[in-house]
Amino acid sequence: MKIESAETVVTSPGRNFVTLRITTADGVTGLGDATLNGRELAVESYLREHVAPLLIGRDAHRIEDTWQYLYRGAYWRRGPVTMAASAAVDMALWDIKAKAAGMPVYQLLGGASRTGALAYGHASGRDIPELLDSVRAHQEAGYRAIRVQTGIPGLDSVYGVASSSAGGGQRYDYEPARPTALPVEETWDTRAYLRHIPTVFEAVRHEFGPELPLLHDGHHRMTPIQAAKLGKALEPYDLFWLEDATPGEDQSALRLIRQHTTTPLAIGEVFNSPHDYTLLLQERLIDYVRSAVTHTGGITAMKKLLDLAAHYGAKSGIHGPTDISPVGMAAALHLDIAIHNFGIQEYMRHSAETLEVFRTSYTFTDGLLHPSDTPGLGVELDDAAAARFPYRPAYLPVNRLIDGTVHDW
Ligand code: GCO
Ligand code: MG
Repeated sequence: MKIESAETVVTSPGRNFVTLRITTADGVTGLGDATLNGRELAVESYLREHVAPLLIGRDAHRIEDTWQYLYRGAYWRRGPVTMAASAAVDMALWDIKAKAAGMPVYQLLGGASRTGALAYGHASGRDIPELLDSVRAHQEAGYRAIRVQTGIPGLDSVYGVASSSAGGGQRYDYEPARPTALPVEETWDTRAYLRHIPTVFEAVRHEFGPELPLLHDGHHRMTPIQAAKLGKALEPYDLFWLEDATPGEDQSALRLIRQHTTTPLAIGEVFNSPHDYTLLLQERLIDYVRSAVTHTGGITAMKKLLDLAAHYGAKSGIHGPTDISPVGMAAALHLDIAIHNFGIQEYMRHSAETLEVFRTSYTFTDGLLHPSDTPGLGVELDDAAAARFPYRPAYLPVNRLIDGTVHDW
């Protein structure tokens, strides 16, 4: 099954996406997501210039060998750009192999281990009343687990909340890579945040009771001791997880947090290799692995990472914001259904515009996600629709403390 072509498609239906399409000599096509929010063209050019020429003539069935060829053969290993490019190739080859076998990808991963993948959505509000409305709206939309983010008194805009300049109250539809010439700069005050968040969860638990699984994203902003303080303060509210409590690349910092709190911890959406997790898993410092299939080298690499995580009692929490394309989301769902140590699946729901370009077959019913039984990944890309949405440079915000010091976003 020789690879005849490997082409990138850049499109911006509401936000930028980079997709790789591989086509074999007998006309079987496979898609892979290569989207790296705010740095999309870096991956696109890496794929087009340095990877695609190496694929032509290779046997599409040799997924593992192609993965190793691109990883070890590149010499320069790991990193978000390289691993997103490898991920796109890997997803496309799994798509092709499963289509050739007449099966959905999850069947090739060992078949279904559950009836559906529990999803969580992103509730948010500039203030607590708006947040409570958003939680209710997500329950009405069918979610059985909900992430909670709010504005912070004294700060104009905060990660995870439709900025007040956007008229507030909007659904937090897209990860905020904004099409501006320079990144938007936001101001942050951790002490104000630490004072406010416990009151938020007090209000949410008071309104919605003790059962509803609630998640919260610290988005890398706290020092380890601040994260320990918040984790401890949130224990009465029984969170499903506290995510990215501190910049995760400082793995040993999680020892301090773990000493102080039993709030479950999730980390890894900015990681791209099992090496990023070594200490976190071996010392059981985290409970959920947050990597995206798209940023971690694809299905082949993600399956290995999640099997490693299972050995240390950690579960999956695969990254699924709207800057992971429907192709990357579908790849996640095939893994979610097949692996034993499934935890939860992030599902922000893509916009109608995005779904004009990416024809999906996965479904969300009664709080659970289901990859379809369509052979392959179950997503097709409409080229004519994609051409209607040209690329626009867009940047994630830059965060600064009140004194102007650049801070984690
Ligand atoms: C999440 C992430 C996103 C990121 C985005 C960056 O938990 O979904 O933190 O909100 O900000 O994916 O591109
Ligand atoms: Mg996050």
